Amino acid sequence: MLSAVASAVSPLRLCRLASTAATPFASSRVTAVLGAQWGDEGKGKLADVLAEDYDVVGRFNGGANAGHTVIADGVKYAFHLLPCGLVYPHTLNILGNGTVIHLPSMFDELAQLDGTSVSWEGRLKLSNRAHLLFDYHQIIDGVLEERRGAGKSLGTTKKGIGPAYASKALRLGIRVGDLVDFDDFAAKFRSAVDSHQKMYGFDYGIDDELERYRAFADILTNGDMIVDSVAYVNQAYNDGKRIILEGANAALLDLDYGTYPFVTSSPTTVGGVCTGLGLAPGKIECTVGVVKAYTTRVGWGPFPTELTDVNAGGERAEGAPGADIGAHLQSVGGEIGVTTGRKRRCGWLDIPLLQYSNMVNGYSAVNVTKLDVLDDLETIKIGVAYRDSTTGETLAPGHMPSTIAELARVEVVYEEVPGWQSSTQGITEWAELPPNAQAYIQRMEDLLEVPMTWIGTGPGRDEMVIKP
Ligand code: 2SA
Ligand code: GDP
Ligand code: MG
Repeated sequence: MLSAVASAVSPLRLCRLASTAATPFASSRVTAVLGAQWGDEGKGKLADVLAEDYDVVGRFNGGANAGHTVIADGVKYAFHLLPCGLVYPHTLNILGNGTVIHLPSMFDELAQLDGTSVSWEGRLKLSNRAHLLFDYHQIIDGVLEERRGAGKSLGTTKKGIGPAYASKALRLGIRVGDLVDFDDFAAKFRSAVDSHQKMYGFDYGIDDELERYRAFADILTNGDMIVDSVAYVNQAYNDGKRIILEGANAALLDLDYGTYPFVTSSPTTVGGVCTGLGLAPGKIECTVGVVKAYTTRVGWGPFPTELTDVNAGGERAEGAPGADIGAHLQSVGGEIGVTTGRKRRCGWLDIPLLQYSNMVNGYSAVNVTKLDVLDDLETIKIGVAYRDSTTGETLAPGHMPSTIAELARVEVVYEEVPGWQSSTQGITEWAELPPNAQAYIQRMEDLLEVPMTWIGTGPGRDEMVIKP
């Protein structure tokens, strides 16, 4: 059964919900939380903060490649496949039909919750239409990265995401609902392994794997965890439940809109909610873009505002703390992949990228995160436009080059603003932010023309400013 809608909303919660005329979050029945850049913006934190006042949290895309961090009551949780909504005890959590589920990873992740206050039994449902991601998909992910060769690999998480979505598109996939009739599942599994072996040539212990899956199937069916999620989510909606759609990865990693082929293999943008959970577009009332106050990317691919030792503009970041601002952001921001432990590449805020991502997702509001990471900088640059370095032409706002070659020709036009060089860590009131920090956020709002409703000043739930 679904939990009842919260009847009373406390002043603190109202503050978190930040209801304004432009962004009616206090009344939004369905709110999408989407990454606006290349991921790791802090979607997990916002999904968790909002979940206090919502009934259902659903994942609609991706698999265990995600790394969503939640810090609640001093405990740090790293979610990969599971929805962050599990931390609050009143929520129901769904892995929608658009996700790809590696059951061993899912049960490992659930086992990690055992030592915490989170009790998940009865609160996690898997779509019968979601595709299963098997170990062989992970093997194939590694094989494909290897075949691409040095300097050409994509830098995937090797969690098998691309191959699992490829199997789905090739109609060679096996779905969660197939586990209900285990004999039928076993036959499908043998046939799928055979098809994949013919394409990629690898050894596989089919019988051992089937034993493992028989145990998983028992837990899932005995625990009533497999549901017709399309009917289930829509019934919840019709019953007046409030739903959070927790996006994984981010707009520039979207299979269609991202920097192809340096993308993930699922839709990370708002349309993915409709295809990955079965909610009609008109039901999505608010779409929050989560935007880091600078930009990061993990894995390979173009990154116009990247700060390297010799940065995109060819200049050295002299005079800044640590001499290399990219390295400074990486270490102060703790920019390390939650799933793979890889260092994230860092760069300045990229407004053309955000204008494009806003065009695709239509943000009702933005949650700016990690403002505090910029605290020490003397000056801060904002990438405000893209120019084609061969023609000298400035690209129209919202135009994101579609090819890697075009992106390589992009020269970023920067605006420089003064830093604030004082701590914003843990600040919760707009008036307490240093004037230059307020000006930075205001500049973002003016350039993007979207309200910067929430501003993160630390990883904790309460380290958040609501912009008046
Ligand atoms: P994949 O594994 O096929 O989805 O990889 C394709 C590209 O997508 C990127 N990708 C990510 N980017 C940011 N964060 C992700 N989650 C983890 C995190 C990443 C990690 O939260 O830190 O731990 O490395 C994520 N997942 C996929 C990936 O780097 C490829 O560029
Ligand atoms: P996600 O994939 O979008 O959920 O983001 P990740 O969890 O991969 O990475 C975001 C990191 O930033 C996590 O370690 C969060 O705890 C942390 N974080 C989120 N918001 C803030 C913030 O406002 N300030 C700081 N300093 N850290 C934050
Ligand atoms: Mg992440």
